[in-house]
Amino acid sequence: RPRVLSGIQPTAGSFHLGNYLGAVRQWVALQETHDAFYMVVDLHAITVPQDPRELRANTRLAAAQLLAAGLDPDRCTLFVQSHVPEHAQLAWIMNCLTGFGEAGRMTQFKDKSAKQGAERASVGLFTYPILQVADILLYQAHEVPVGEDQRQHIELTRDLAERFNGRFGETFTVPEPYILKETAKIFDLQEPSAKMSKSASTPKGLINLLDEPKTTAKKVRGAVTDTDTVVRYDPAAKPGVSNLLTIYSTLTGAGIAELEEKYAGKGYGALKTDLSEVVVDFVTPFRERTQSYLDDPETLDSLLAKGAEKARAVAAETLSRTYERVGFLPAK
Ligand code: AQP
Repeated sequence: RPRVLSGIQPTAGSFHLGNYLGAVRQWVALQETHDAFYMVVDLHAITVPQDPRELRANTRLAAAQLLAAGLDPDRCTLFVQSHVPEHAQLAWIMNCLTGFGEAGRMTQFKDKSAKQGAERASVGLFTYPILQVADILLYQAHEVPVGEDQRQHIELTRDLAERFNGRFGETFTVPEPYILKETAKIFDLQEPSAKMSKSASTPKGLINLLDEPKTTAKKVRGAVTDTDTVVRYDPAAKPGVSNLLTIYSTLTGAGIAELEEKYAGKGYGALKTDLSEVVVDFVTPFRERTQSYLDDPETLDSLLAKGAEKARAVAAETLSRTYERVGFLPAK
């Protein structure tokens, strides 16, 4: 079976609809066909200031949400990044292989550091993509299911894998991004030109999966559309409506053309009301399932411990081969 690897940050608490439709939903599908490794990336989460107690709680919460979304520990390896020390160890080697200018070209760093103020951004935020490179290469992943915003980081991963292989001999699998066109980028409901993100400019544009369903329904009904009235998928001319159609279609399985026909002559109000119900029908059981995993933290922790053990077996092998290739003297 080909291997996939991906991760999600525990920073925000609740996952948002962009995380789910852009990434996690694909993770669930891929566990059926691939040897799948998925992790909660807590090392990435400390690239911005964190509260220790919140980080611990959010790490469990992220794992609970992944299980609620449908990850099955019997079908995939689910673990917490900091439980596998090889991530930080390989990241150091990858840091030493990356050019300063090359790292400086990562657009996500530019965006995130601009938001924080360049002087305050940590060196960890700068090297974040290189830790991600290590995450992927440790598992010799063939594919990496992510949203469009991660494409540049996968490109960097490919470059560094090829560079290492060229310099020290064939060591790493060169991975491909796995990005589904339809859901590669879910947009902010209030600002449909911007990606939905936890640091969204408007909380009203962000659908958090764990919010009160009533709040969520209200946000969907209040989504920004346009002054036209025709329900048609046209991302350039009608970004708001097109985003709603994408969400609707992905959550229900209905085709876009089918939805256009269903709402022909009905206007945006009907579309938004129906979509608010679709979203509520999705988040309501999701919240309940998440809570039921949180109610039993011992089971959750032991499941993560088993995941880490499986992950370490793979990661340790890759790291020891890498150490040898680099020229580190083996410890006796
Ligand atoms: N709007 C989105 N559309 C599609 N995919 C998305 N992803 C995030 N937003 C969208 C994908 O979700 C996965 C996990 O993301 P992460 O853990 O890196 O979270 P993040 O990027 O910190 O989430 P945000 O909300 O995007 O945060 P900020 O505020 O930092 O911008 C990834 O595969 C990502 O592509």
